[in-house]
Amino acid sequence: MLHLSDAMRLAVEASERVRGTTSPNPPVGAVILDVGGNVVGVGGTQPAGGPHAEVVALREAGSRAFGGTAIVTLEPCNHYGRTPPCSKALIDAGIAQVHYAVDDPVAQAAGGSGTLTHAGVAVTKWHDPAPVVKGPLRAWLHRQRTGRPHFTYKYAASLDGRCAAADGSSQWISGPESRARDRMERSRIDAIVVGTGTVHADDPWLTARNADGSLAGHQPVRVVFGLREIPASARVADAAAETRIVRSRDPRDVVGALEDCVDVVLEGGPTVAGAFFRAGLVDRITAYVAPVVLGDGPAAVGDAGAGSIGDAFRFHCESVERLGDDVLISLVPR
Ligand code: AOF
Ligand code: ZN
Repeated sequence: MLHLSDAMRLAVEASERVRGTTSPNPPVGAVILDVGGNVVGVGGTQPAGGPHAEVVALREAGSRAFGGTAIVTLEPCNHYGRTPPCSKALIDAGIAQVHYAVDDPVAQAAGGSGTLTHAGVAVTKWHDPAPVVKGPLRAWLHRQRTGRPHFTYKYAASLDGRCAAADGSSQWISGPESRARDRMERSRIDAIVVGTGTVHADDPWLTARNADGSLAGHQPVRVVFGLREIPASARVADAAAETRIVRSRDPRDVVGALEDCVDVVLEGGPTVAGAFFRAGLVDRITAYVAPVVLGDGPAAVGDAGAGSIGDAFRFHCESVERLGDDVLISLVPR
């Protein structure tokens, strides 16, 4: 018999596994327990048009779902969209109890909780939505709230905050554990943004890779932002993933080019980062800080328009993790 909070943790893990592959739909996780409290189904949302998390988990459970409990990270949908309502699927399967973490903010899909209650299912809203709201559903909820993608500024820097040495060389400031984490994380996002300056200086490939270096199944859209011409031989111009060129200096044009994207990572360099800070488009920072002192070279963020300490962009530390000798800091705006 599984404790409900362990079941919710399994549901969050299931949603984490599909993160990056579901946009514009949210990555949702669902767990089905049988009458005795045993796990009989686990599911994550399939790519848009495919079954929702509840349906994947119910299929695995089969008749063992009857009289059982569903634990879901998002309120079960209540509408005929690309797929039939999950509220109906849960009722038809004979589920007796539903626990869900977050209300569906999409008016057209919401109301599953009421439909389930009306059908005699005991519905409970989970007491601690934080692991879902701050975790796998963060970017999607942000997109629903603001109508634009969620931007994470990600960088690797020396202890003195520099992203390259004075001569421009930057391979490698962070250690192998940080780089492996970053390559894996790329397979869980919708798009990566870099400036034309970075393409000229580093010729990055910007693809998601598995641990063995092979290309991951899901690739983020590569976005190159700026006014400089990109050489045809640039690695971002190859066929490994889609590439969009945004010929502008205004970050809002990047927003306009990413209508279909939810979770976007900004990789710099400093000029691009500065422009996004100035435009109020940094929703999270993930900083890989390495035990290296450069003493000279460009700072990770260029001119962002804060001339005085009172104008500084202030953040709140959400988590700190050690990766080899590096420290990974995750921050959100105050
Ligand atoms: C759920 N479980 O796993 C997901 C839900 O167009 P559709 O039919 O795929 O519906 C998309 C909407 O359904 C989406 O905007 C969101 O409100 C909800 N997503 N709901 O019950 C899931 N991914
Ligand atoms: Zn659904």
